[in-house]
Amino acid sequence: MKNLIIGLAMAATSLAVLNNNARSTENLKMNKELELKSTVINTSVTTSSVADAKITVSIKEILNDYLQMKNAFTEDNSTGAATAGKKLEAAFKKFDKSALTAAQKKTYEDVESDAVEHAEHIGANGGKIEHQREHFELLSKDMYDLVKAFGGGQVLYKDFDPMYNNGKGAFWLSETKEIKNPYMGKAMLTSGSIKEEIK
Ligand SMILES: [Cu+2]
Repeated sequence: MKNLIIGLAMAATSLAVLNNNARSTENLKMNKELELKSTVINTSVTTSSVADAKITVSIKEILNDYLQMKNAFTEDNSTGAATAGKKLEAAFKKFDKSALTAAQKKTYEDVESDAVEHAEHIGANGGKIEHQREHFELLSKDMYDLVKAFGGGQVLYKDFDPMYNNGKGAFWLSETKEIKNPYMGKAMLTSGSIKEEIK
């Protein structure tokens, strides 16, 4: 009988311990959730200024046209690349610089004149894909500088093909982890590797 009572008491104690553990786990969970919520709120506060939103939208249009062009090249679609080139040229020209800081404005203008020229040539040379790709290589360098200075508003990958240009190699920017080579197209679509993840 005495043993039974001790046994019961022990069982009760361990139940209480279990209960406490469960409760503190619950508390921990709630704290975590609260922390997460406040992180989300803080993030939205820091990114909601009007000027920031404007810059992201405009760069996004430029970036979208570039990515559309890149995807056309992965399919050896010269006409598609030309269409994207014309869109990109227009996007660069209508980009509103008034909200930029002096430093941002300088970066943008350094890139702009060069990039517009490449977009123009790609737009005007539908049917001459090798010529277009030469401009695309230089345009990709401009786009990289732009994205590093302004942010792309999405995760991007800087990919490298070591063979293009007689073994000199060339970079491009991609929105997907999967390698699709815009310089080689269908002939060597998966050739290349990710060199940098740009957030
Ligand atoms: Cu040209």
